[in-house]
Amino acid sequence: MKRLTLAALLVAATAAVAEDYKPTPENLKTREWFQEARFGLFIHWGVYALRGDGEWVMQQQRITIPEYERDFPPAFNPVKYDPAAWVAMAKAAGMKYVTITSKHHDGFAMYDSKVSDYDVVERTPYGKDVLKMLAEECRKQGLKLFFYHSQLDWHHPDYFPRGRTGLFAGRAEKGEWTRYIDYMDTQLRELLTGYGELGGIWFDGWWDKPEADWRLEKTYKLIHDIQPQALIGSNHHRKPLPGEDFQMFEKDLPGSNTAGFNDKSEIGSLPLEMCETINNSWGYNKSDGSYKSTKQIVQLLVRAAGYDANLLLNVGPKPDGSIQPEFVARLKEVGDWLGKNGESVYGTRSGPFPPRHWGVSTRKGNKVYVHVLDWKDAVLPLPRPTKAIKSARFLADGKPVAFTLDKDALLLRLDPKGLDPIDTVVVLETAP
Ligand code: JFZ
Repeated sequence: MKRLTLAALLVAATAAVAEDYKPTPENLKTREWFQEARFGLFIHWGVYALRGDGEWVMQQQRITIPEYERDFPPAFNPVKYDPAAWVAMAKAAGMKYVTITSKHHDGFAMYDSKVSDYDVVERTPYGKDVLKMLAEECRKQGLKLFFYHSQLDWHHPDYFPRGRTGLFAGRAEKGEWTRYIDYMDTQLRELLTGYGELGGIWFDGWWDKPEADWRLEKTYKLIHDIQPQALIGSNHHRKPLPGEDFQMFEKDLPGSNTAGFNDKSEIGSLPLEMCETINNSWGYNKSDGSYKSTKQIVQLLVRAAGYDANLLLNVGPKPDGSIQPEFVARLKEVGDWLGKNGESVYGTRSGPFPPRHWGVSTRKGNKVYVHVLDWKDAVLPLPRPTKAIKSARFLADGKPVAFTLDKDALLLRLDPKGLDPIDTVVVLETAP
């Protein structure tokens, strides 16, 4: 007889619970909103920004807890922090929601936690609840707010047994895991009760200890009980687990694995989101100048939409609270592009033509948007759509696009010299 491995048993067990989770109507409504939104701002901000070397600095520079406590929070004074400007920037970029780190792997809470004094209000000279300020602005300016919350914690003594990381923090080799999970649940309760209605919780860090009992069922229930409309997602790079409401892909389009993170992630049936950086860093990195161009960012957003996924695009603000001009400029340009072409992205789902190197398609009602991203010839051959085509026009100027239908192909006639280097959008109106 074949022996069942522990992993196989776990998969069997989680599959059984999966059928038990029935999202509430409020939750389904947020999922629908989420799919229509298509574009969000990711913000990695914590005391680690002080070193300008990314959010993993504690781990990578092997900083112990006493050193980190001594050198980071007491120096964090973001006097230029202007949440109204942050949210206005996101809005002008065409983003519909903001996902910000409430706690990253360093364990430092960026809000006024009561269950711990390791937070921005109690340990920094700034002394203000930066998340509360941001929540207030998001509410005012009409963007939804999500919290990124790290399950992995390099600071808490009860994060034990340790996982793959956090081994240089200098903690005693003991601790009580359930106490840590209780602590995390308490922090989540604080976030779900003190910051208004949330879009959801974006978990990360599960992958540090895939074999641990994370008590997910209880935690997810806690979240859904307090805020039924809040979406839960987790960056565990697996097929969604029971109780989750959306699926995310780190630095990759769904189904791809260029970053090496997504070898095990199968695409499920939930709303999808991919996250990406503008340079190559999540947290502020002063020596990372590898900025993607506006063209690359727009094309990524469009490709994500063609895969039926949102793009959550990251900025890592500086320790003084400002956002570097290279990010601001690009976001503004993406917003300008969306101002003209937004109808081919917002509220769309992936279209009938599968994503290919030439581009992608999206659809909304009886319109199909063909996004020609990389094509140089006068004819673009596509599979013949099942529905009759009533018209074909360029989105940019409404001029007709000549096309012919073959028995198995749709041939779009394009003027190679007239193509938009970012995205030539052709709108096909189809029979209902
Ligand atoms: C995680 C974080 O570690 C990172 O700091 C950032 O917040 C990003 C959005 O999410 O990235 C990961 C996730 C998984 C692994 C490594 C980095 N992993 O499986 O090794």
